[in-house]
Amino acid sequence: MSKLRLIQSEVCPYAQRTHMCLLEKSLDFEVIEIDLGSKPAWFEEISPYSKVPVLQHDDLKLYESSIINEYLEDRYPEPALLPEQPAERAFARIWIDFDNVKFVPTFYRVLLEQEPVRQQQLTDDVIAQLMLLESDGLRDKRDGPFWFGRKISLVDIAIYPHFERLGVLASYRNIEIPQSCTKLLEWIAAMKERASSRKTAHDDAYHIQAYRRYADGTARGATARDMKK
Ligand SMILES: N[C@@H](CCC(=O)N[C@@H](CS)C(=O)NCC(=O)O)C(=O)O
Repeated sequence: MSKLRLIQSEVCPYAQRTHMCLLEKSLDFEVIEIDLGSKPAWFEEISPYSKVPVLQHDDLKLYESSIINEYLEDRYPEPALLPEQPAERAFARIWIDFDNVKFVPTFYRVLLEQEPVRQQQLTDDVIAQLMLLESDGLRDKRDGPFWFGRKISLVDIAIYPHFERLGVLASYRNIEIPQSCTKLLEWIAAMKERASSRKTAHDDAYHIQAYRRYADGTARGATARDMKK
């Protein structure tokens, strides 16, 4: 019987992606929680970037949340979390990539940045990216609130965890989603109700405390180091 084991930290939005994917696919899995402030030696051996999540599947060790989630999709195709059509699959990957390469780094950089003028520029970048998700990501003719309408997908799962943490940007940098982003606001409301997000969720107070060291510029972990580059 093959065994899936998620090595994660509850605080981590990337780990939440994989946790949500495992739940959406109703897979049997074990969760090993680690403290990122005091990583065990065995973890350093299995995580090449010293980051969570890591997924162990029998002898296989996988890292990078979007790649792990695609592996789960390939290995356990039902229920499908990517559309069938190649063009739609490409569209899905474009927005997962946008989240990884644009939105999430800006999310961290605006927190890490201590200089007010740079902070304002990064705030403008966050708002512009939110507007782009609204205008180009969430298409008008969908038959439901998710990226591809009625059915949740790997795009929703990739993007949502940092949106659960938007209270952090509001609290430390006064950044709110523009009210004109109605599709985005509906999408967030739908994602919040999803069983996979409810089972992995934390409230604003938890996230605000967790990101304090990013916001005051004292975070020293691998993520802070990489995001500053
Ligand atoms: N690109 C990675 C990012 C994972 C990541 O940054 N994880 C953070 C926690 S949210 C981590 O483990 N950081 C270790 C550290 O800061 O020392 C992924 O998608 O899995």
